Amino acid sequence: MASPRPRIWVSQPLFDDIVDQLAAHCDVDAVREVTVHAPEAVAAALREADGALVTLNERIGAAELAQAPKLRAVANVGVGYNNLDIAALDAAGVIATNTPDVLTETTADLGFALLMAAARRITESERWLREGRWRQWSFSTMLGADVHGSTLGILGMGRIGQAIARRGHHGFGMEVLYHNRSRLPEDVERGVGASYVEFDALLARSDHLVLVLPYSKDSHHIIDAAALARMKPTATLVNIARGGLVDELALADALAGGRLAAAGLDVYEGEPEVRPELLALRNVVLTPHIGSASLATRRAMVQLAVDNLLAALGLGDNAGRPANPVTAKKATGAITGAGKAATGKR
Ligand code: 8YV
Repeated sequence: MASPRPRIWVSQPLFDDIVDQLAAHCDVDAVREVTVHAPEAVAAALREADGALVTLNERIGAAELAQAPKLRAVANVGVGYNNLDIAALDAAGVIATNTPDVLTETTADLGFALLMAAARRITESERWLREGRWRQWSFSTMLGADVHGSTLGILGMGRIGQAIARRGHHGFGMEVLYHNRSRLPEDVERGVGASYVEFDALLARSDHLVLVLPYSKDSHHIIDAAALARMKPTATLVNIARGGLVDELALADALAGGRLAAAGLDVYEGEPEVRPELLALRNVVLTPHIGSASLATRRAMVQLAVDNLLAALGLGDNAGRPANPVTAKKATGAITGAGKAATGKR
């Protein structure tokens, strides 16, 4: 007896022309409007699903999986996958995948844009100008910090961290320091022009510190009041990874009290809510989680997620060989294949 076509839940509107590729093999239930799904709604949507294409907004853990007996694969459209409980997915025998590589350079661009905007007070200057406060040019208007030739610190040295290091070293003549769970091989360090230092030295020596590490309970509030106190008062902090890495109230306090010069944030602890303490500050540049938001990159992410989902379900050209598994289980369906080992690195 021919097995029925797998049912797929697509949690948000993505790119229809790419998502439609699933329809060649599967029955697709695609959400047509941007939706905040309550956990019960995610569970209900997964109840009949064999596979799911989801974004960082949909959390899938033990409770949702307990109600999803048919689920075999979850493709996350994003490199970070802290919305997925990997242990629970493994326990349930569900494969999960992410979308690394295709967003590396675009996200590094945004990291650098935030760094420059914060250090050179770009958005603050623009607001001041638009408010009609530029009455006379003055030598001391909007003095900021230099980016070229300064010391760039990178916390988390995966793919995006390395892309930022290359920009800093080769493009801006910066001294680049990094800290990571493990040190990079020497030839890689040399290639990106970065030197390994301990966490405390990174905090103390960086003129500009960029956070690019994965979020987990171990990295929760890694930048807290004590860490901020170890940074230079002239320094800039940039977060393009996950909001929970930073104690936002401590950050707002440091920025308000002149203990940190400026910050650039693309991610927030309670996004899409942004704390009023941050909104009130002039020396923080705020963007709405747009790290990977170029049209070409967002399309490449969705394409990769669709390819991963089909492959994980044992369908399509790469049946059984999804390129980016993040669970121990790498493939489901008739054919099983070895994918790349999950590293959890961004
Ligand atoms: C995505 C991101 O836009 O890839 C990530 O980890 O944070 C962003 O690039 C987001 O995950 C969409 O789901």
